[in-house]
Amino acid sequence: MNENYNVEVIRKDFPILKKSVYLDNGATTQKPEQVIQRLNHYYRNENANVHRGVYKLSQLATEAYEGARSTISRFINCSEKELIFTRGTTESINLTAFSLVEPLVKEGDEILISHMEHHSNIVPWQLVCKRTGALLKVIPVSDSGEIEMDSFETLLSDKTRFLSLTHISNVLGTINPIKEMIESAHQKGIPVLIDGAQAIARTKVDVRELDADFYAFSGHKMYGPTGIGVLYGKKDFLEKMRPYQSGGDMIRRVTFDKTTWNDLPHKFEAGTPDIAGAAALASAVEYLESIGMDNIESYELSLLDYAEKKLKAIEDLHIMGNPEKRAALLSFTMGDAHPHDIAHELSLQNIDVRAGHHCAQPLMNRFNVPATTRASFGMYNTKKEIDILIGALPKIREKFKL
Ligand code: 7TS
Repeated sequence: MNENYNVEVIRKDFPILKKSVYLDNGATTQKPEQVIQRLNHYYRNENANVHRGVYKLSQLATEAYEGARSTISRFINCSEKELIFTRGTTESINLTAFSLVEPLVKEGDEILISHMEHHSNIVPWQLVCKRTGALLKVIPVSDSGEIEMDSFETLLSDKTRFLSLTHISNVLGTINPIKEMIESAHQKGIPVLIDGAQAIARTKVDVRELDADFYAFSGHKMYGPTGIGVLYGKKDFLEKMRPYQSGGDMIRRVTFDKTTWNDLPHKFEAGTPDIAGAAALASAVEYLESIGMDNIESYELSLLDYAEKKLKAIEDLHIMGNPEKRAALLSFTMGDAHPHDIAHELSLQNIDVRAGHHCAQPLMNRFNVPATTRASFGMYNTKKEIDILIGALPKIREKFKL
């Protein structure tokens, strides 16, 4: 790990970290001063609507918004035309389902997902299937919490029209071999969407290198604001796709007989966007870049390694899955204690973890548990915080012993 990684310096940028031991970064990350100040600066100095005013403020707002697009597209290595601002991962997936996949499929066609998807990468496809008669096929997950690759290859059939897959599981932490999987799908001419919600702040993402056709992520999981996110899509697809929402900004010309669409990416951005959110998301990206994605990745993996060893030493504690490649998050059960009780007891000690099904009920069923407790780490967490979590658990186990 990089010796220059100074977690205490990073922590000073996040005012909220003083309040608790925050270990729910899989749900949302905290925001550095730079992001908070960017929101503030926008509303104090630049607020106007975008793409329409000739006056100074409107130009500033447009520059903030389009400048953000430019920063974020550089971050993931795509063209600005291929970067659509959305409300987040959920909306990005819904957009792709509605605009590309629904018109593409007919009865008997297949849409392929995996057993470890978040509900937002299941339900939109289920709805497409319901409306079209297409079938939802599911790639099995092994006991170790990994995609079963042989089944995957078999499931890629002549009927498969689309593959939608998570980069990193929000429950198991599994890092999927997405590059290999995209390649297999492409050999059969099948386009692929990658749900990058858990990956974008944990590892370097280069959409061109991955050759993903679509890549979806949320600002709030990468130290940026809520309510803003991204859909990357290859230009050739985006140009052919029908619009998602319609109204202002996404049009070129409107008459009562006919409307034509604006150029990319505006065709998919109807209405006044989250201008401040986009600008602040660009600040989050600059923050990540200033620390370096490789440094963040190796630091988080050192936290994972530390936490995993300590958790495994606790009696009756069972970590869900054991994938070869895992990002810095762990789900576990412990003896007779219900995950919600564990999270509640921890919260009384100012330790924030998540308990529940983590919006992945099919995966919970696969592992025969109703819920788990999950600790998910971010770039500002410390081994000391992990020690606090570990120190609290045995007493909780005793308290709930039947
Ligand atoms: N996909 C994955 C893999 C996720 O982890 C999440 C959110 C989403 C999609 C949806 O993202 P959104 O920003 O559109 O809501 N995951 C979690 C979680 O694990 N706990 O709370 C939210």
